[in-house]
This record gives sequence, C-alpha cells and structure tokens, in this order.
Amino acid sequence: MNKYVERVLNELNTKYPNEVEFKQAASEILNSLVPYVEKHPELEKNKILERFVEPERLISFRVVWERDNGEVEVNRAYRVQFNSAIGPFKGGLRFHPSVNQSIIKFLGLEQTLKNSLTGLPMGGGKGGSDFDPKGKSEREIMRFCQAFITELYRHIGQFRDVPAGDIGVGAREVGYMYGQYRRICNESVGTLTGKGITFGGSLARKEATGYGLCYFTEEAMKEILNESFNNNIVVISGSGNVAIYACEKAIELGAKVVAMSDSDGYIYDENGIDLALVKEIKEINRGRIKEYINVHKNATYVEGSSGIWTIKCDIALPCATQNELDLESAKILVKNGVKAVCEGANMPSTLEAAYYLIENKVIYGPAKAANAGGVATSGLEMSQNSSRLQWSFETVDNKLKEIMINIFKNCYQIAKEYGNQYDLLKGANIAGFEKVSKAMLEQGLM
Ligand code: NDP
Ligand code: 2IT
Repeated sequence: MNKYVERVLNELNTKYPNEVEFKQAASEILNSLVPYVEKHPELEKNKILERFVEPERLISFRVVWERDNGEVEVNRAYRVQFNSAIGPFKGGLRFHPSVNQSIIKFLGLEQTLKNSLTGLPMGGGKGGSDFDPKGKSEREIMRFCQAFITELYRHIGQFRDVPAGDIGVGAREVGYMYGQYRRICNESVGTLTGKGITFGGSLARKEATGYGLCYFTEEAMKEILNESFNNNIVVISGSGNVAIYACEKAIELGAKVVAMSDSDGYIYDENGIDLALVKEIKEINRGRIKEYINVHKNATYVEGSSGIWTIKCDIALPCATQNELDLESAKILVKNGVKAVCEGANMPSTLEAAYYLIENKVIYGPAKAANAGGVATSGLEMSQNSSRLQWSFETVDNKLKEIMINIFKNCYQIAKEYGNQYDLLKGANIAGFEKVSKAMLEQGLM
C-alpha cells in the first residue's frame, strides 16, 4: 500500500472511529487512486487527499413537526456540502430511519466523483433525515418537508447548493420542499431538481437513473462481451424509483427481468416481471412487493431481501441500498455465471464483493459511474431552468444516453490504461478524481 494513502486512511480512523460507511467509501476510493497518486507528487505536497476527504461544510439540524393527532415529533437532519471545486454542491436528500452522519458523508464523497464523471459543472453534496416516511399521512409528509426546508433554505440556492431526491424522497416530497422554498425566498429559480413537470421539472428525470444504468450496462456488454441486454435474464433489487425504471428499460432492450424486492422480501416470476403491476403497487398505492403474488399466482414471494442474489441471472442490477450485496452473494452470482453486475444503488456491494467480481472478470459497473444518469439529468434540469426552456423527453433522453456512454468509455479507457480492463472501479475513481483534484490545485488553498 502507498504510504500517503495509508496515512490519510489512518487519520480518518482516528478522527471518525464510528463512521463505518464513510470510511468504507473513502478506503475504496483512495486505494484505487494509488497509481494516480504515485504519478502526481503535487497531490501529497498540497494535501489534496486530506482536503478531498474532509467536507467543505457539514450542516446538522433539528426538524420539529406535528402529527395529525397533534403530537410533536423531532428528527435529526443533515446537509453535507462536500466539494464545490467544479461547481455548486449537488446531490439528493434521503429520508430513511437509518440516516446518520456517516451515511450522509459516504454519499457526499461518492457524489463528488459521480458528478465529476458526468462532465457537467456540479460539485458534490448530500443530505437527509432519519425521518421515516412509512406510515405517515400525506399531510404529515407535507409538514415534515416544510419544516425541513424552513431550516435548510438558508444554506441552498441555484448557484450554491441544489438538492434533489434519493431514498424516501421523490417528486411528491421535492414538490412540497420546493413550494416551501419558493414561499420563503420569493423566487422561482429551480433550486431543487426532480420537480414536477408543471413547475420547472425536466422530462425524463424520473426515468433517468434507471434508464441511465441500462445505457451504461448495454454499452459495457457491447464493448467487453459483444453482447447486449437482449435475451438475457436480469435480477433487480429494490422496487423504488431506480429499480422500476431500470426494469422498464431492460425489458425494452429485450431482457427478461425475473425478480424485484423491497426491504421485506423479494418476488420471483419466471415469466418475466409484470412491471405495470409493480408500478401500481409501489408508485400508486405505496404498497408492499409481496402483493404481487395476489395477482400472479405462479410467482413466488420470499421473506428477506438478501436472498434475491441466489437467483440465477446474466445481469444483476442492485438498486435498493448500501451493502445489500456481500461477498457470499457475489460468489453465488459468479457460480451461477453472471456476466454483469451494475449498481443502481449507491455502494450496494461491499468492498469484498466488488473486488471478487472484478477478480472473476465480471463486468462490474460501480455506482458512481453506472447510476450517474440521475444527477446528470438533474444537471440538465438546471440548464433548462437557467435558460427558461423545457426540452422534449427525446432531447433529454438522447443527452442522457450520450452522457452514460461517455462515462463508460472514460472509465473503460482508464481501466485499460492502468492494466485491467475489468477494473472499472479504478477507472471511475481516477477519471472522477483527476478533474476534481486539478480544479482544487488550480484554485489555491481552501
Ligand atoms: P426509493 O425510495 O424510491 O426506493 C428504495 C427501494 O429500496 C425500495 O424498494 C426500498 O424498499 C428499498 N430499500 C431501501 N432501504 C432498504 C434496505 N435497508 N434494505 C432493503 N431494501 C431497501 O429510492 P431510489 O430508488 O431513489 O433509491 C435507490 C438507490 O438508488 C439508493 O441507493 C439511492 O441512493 C440510489 N440512487 C438514486 C438516485 C435517484 O435519482 N433517485 C440516483 C442515483 C442513485 P422499502 O420500500 O421496503 O423501503
Ligand atoms: O445519488 C444520486 O446521484 C442521487 N440521489 C441523485 C442526485 C441528484 O442531484 O439528482
């Protein structure tokens, strides 16, 4: 291991003993940057890695709101403004009971490299709260979103920091937050992305992460294996925004998707998932994935979501959450002949799982590259807002496809340059970091 990288990782251990997810992300990134760091002594001299892993700003705040029955609730919330060297902070907001400082920091660090890979001028940020949207009424969701923005509004802005959605935050929540932001600031400048289409949202933003994941995977299959989605069997974890639109595009590209999940369990349908039904259950009724078998009696439901990786498939698309695919799952996937594992979720594979897939010559599409289509299209939403225009679905979708193909080519090129065409993880980390570190060096000490 490189001494400089080792020292920076050791310092993180001492400073942040409890931030497990953050240190996992930092270790994955820094270890793969070693060959680049060794070629660029100016990085150590200017303490670029030390600066790169320390967020520019970390805001932690209280959110107080009221239940329908008059009960008062108190939640913790965060916004990490990680790195603005190449543009305004940009990244989603996550509402989930597991949210803590470590998770928000890992997401912010990843976002910095992801946004750099899109080729658009966006820095990295992330935020969220330990608020659990499950079981809350529509009005409770609205009151929480309003209370959240009543604190956060002072820290964001179209040129400063532009939040969007993530787990538990979709168009509904973005709508309530944007409404409150507009009310407080008295301006309509599009400060959040993922907005409704009637008030500045971009067509194809809803589909973008899932579609982009498939564009990336399709290009990788074509380049590396001279294959495509066509006639391949696909397993997708999750059944939220990313999973649903990954499923839609994979089917359109000729694949058969046989399994999806939520945090309770997974469904397996050997005839191919009925996506219209999944949309009805999850998007319209906000129900549970097990309801699927009430309609499709041939399908099976299994409690517990991690077993989904035991299903034999050609392409696996983890689209639920961090660390959902461990070494044991990776071994089963490889044994079953998987050709590609591309990540729709952020850091869904554990470090050991990712390295195992790369070693076994599986096409491994790391999250920061493979799921960058969502934030890239958020960048396109910002462009449309600034120019007071709304582009057609086709225009946005074409730009998205071009961006995803470029991201793959860039990562693949660098992976090959550094000696292993299957190490797209190294490719992505170096490609993303090169631009950010140059921008930091050129802008002086800060
Ligand atoms: P959603 O809230 O729409 O869906 C999340 C899905 O993942 C649900 O099916 C949920 O199940 C499941 N899930 C969440 N937490 C867990 C858990 N702890 N264990 C098992 N399953 C879980 O979120 P998104 O689809 O937007 O996000 C999914 C992933 O994609 C996240 O990692 C996110 O960071 C990443 N991502 C999202 C982007 C976007 O544009 N939205 C862009 C890039 C990445 P349940 O309903 O039971 O909670
Ligand atoms: O992880 C991600 O890239 C997102 N949740 C989307 C961020 C955005 O600003 O659109």
